[in-house]
Amino acid sequence: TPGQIPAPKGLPVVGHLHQIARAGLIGHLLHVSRDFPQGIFKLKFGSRVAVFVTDPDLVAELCDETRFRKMPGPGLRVVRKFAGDGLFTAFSEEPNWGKAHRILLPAFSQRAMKGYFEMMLEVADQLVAKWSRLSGTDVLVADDMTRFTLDSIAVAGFGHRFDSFEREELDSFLEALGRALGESLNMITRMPLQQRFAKKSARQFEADIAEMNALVDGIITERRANPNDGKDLLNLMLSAVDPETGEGLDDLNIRYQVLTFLIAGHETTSGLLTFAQHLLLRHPHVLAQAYGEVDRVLPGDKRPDYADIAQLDVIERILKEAQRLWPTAPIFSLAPYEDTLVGGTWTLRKDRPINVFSPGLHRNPQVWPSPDEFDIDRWLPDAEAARHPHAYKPFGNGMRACIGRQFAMVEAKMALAMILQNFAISDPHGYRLRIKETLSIKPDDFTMRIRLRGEHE
Ligand code: MNH
Repeated sequence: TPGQIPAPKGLPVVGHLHQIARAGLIGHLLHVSRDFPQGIFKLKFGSRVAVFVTDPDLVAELCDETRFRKMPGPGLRVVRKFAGDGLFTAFSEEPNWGKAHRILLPAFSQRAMKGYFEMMLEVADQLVAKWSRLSGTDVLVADDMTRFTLDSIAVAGFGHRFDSFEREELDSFLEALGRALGESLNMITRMPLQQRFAKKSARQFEADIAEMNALVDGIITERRANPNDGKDLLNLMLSAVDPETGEGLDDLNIRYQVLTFLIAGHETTSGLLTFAQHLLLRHPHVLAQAYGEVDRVLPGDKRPDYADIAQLDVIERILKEAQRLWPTAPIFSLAPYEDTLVGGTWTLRKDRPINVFSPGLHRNPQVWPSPDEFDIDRWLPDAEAARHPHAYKPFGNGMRACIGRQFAMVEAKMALAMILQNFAISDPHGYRLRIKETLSIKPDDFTMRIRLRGEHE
């Protein structure tokens, strides 16, 4: 029997935007989701209504690819102004999605990962070298994780060196991107009265897009002028043909894809690494376990090789648990092909987006005992095997799931292991978690004390 999707009491006209302005969208949704044990609720954003799902059985239905497909919601539709029909922002029906997916998939095989390993390791060495010079001081964790992940995807995917660790300031590409993503979020949550202040932001938005495009066009021009026979993302984009249509990617789409990978390939992984370090500092017994593993797998100053990464079981569980509590891509959107009923109760309209809210799903008390507790033993094989198969979705779903997940895991395991191999980390200021939201989330303004291991105060 059809029923009304429940909603919290909102304020007239602006709906829930007031609360969102205060707690941030993700904080607000986490708060609200605790009041809706049915695991489905709707919020009003001005005139727009958005539905969020945190129940694993409902999520299982939404993840049935015969009934639903990814449908970029309002946020991603704004991002299309610069990422167009690139892989992340494409509608599933757009022919360029399938074409690019088939062309680029070989760049994410196990073998390809092995090929990127040395390049990632060089960037990780630069991180360790920088922190060695800073031993005994406090570092802004998110910024250096961003330097690491941005430089890794850029060099592995496109042969482009940002050399971020050689500079005090983050690359201006990141400022442009940060403002553009912030503005994308603003455009969908801005209150009606604030819209008239939006003109200046619109001009800035255009300037930021132009700056990002200039960087991308430079990378493409450089490769066309100096071709090589490597098999990286850029070479596949420039020369591979789709086995199904026999066609390659056109120039505009290549620009969208390069930008997409520069963005999707660094933001979320740097957030994950930052959350993981914050959580380790709050859980000293887990930190000790991690040091124990790292000292066994990477004794002394042993350089990690590809096979070592697979041995890092505690590190892997730390990363999985960090992604459970704080999935850095916290929302993905789907829509039914036809009007349909989910949970036997809720009517969903054809092509109308509905959102999986992963932080709520990942803390659903029906699946996760003591859901707010950081417990890496949830990821021991028996516990994992016994769990609801749709209770954990940090990388999205199905065909449209993250193409870079192995890349991200290899990269994150390497970085976290090398940090612990080399540094004692501590939190002398008692950092209290605040979330910074762009389209992804990360700890805001988190500093951590680092000291070379074996070096005394
Ligand atoms: Mn990634 C899609 C999360 C790292 C490139 N990524 C997705 C989706 C999620 C996601 C969730 C699905 C979004 C949706 O359904 O709307 N991604 C992550 C997380 C990390 C991550 C949590 C790190 C941790 N992603 C990476 C890396 C790369 C990458 C690293 C590139 C090297 N991701 C993508 C691309 C897509 C995607 C490209 C779009 C895939 C598609 O739809 O074809």
